[in-house]
Amino acid sequence: MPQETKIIDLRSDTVTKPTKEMREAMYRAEVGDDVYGEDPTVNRLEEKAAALVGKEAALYVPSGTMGNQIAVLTHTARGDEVILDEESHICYYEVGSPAMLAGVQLKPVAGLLGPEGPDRLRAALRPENIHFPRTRLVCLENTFNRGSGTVMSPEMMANLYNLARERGLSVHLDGARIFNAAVASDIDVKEFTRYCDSVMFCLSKALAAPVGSLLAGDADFIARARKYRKALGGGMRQAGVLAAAGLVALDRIPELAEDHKNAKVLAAGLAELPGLKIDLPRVQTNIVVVEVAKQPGAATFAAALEARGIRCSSFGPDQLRFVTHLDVSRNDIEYVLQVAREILQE
Ligand code: TLP
Repeated sequence: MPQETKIIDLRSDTVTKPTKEMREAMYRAEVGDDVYGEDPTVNRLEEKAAALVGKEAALYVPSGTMGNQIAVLTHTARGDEVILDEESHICYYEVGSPAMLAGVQLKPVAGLLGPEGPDRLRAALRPENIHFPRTRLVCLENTFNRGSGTVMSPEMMANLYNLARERGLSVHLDGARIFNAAVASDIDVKEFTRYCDSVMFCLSKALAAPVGSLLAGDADFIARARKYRKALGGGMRQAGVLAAAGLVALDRIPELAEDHKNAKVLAAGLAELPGLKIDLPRVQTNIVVVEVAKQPGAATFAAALEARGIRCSSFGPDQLRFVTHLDVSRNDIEYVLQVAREILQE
């Protein structure tokens, strides 16, 4: 059993620390000036990433947010409309940057990423009219963070993609956790990414790299995206020291299954406790969203956990989010359940 002083950090999978293997690869990394395209490690990572998701080219960027925003900038022009789920990360958590940077208008749609998605998209599409903006882009997200980390099947993605393409719209996939979707459903990631024109995925979430995301698409798209990366200050020079950890991170993909198992154990255990409610079928990957009854209340329960060295994040007035990852073991999960039981029975 872990010491009480140990922190078990379930706020996010972004908190993972680089592994020893990553630090060694970073130490050994061959580097060059990536703005000149001369960093061999970055080039290797970009080539490997593009092949992995079945696209012509990829671009290494400092963060998922920057990858998404470069995609929005590259797909659109000022004044265009972007359709996306109202709970999607680009709409909910990216500081309003589509308006700030690309000057686009967001059309947040409820349920776009759910089973009614195609109907919701159809209803959101408007015919040409002098009063309307030009709709240009649809953004998807898989796994769906605020949807409890649920997986959107390739069929669901295909339905939305085909509908968007019929209307001449591009589709960008926020695939920050697309490998969690692939591993959870035991389907090659390319079966998901074939239904988008561009995809961003993160190395610094459950894959445990310290920094970095990839944006992938066709060669012309990535060439234009590269200019926007420079414009946003994301040209990182000897970034091979970071990309080296990213290459190691890609080898970790099959290990995500362990995080998913831990999330299921955590969810099943918490769901049995008084005052906690979990929609168990929605626990499909490494995210567990817990609804806390007014008694004890989400904030009070989170504070009691924090006092015992267990961290989670607020996800709404009555909701907490717990995310499993490499730095949380099965023993840690058992300990969290024991502490939660003690708190709720006090
Ligand atoms: N998500 C973070 C927070 O920003 C909420 C988290 O803890 O889950 N797309 C998705 C679906 C994400 O979940 C995130 C990060 C991003 C993009 C942005 O990635 P970064 O943090 O690298 O900018």
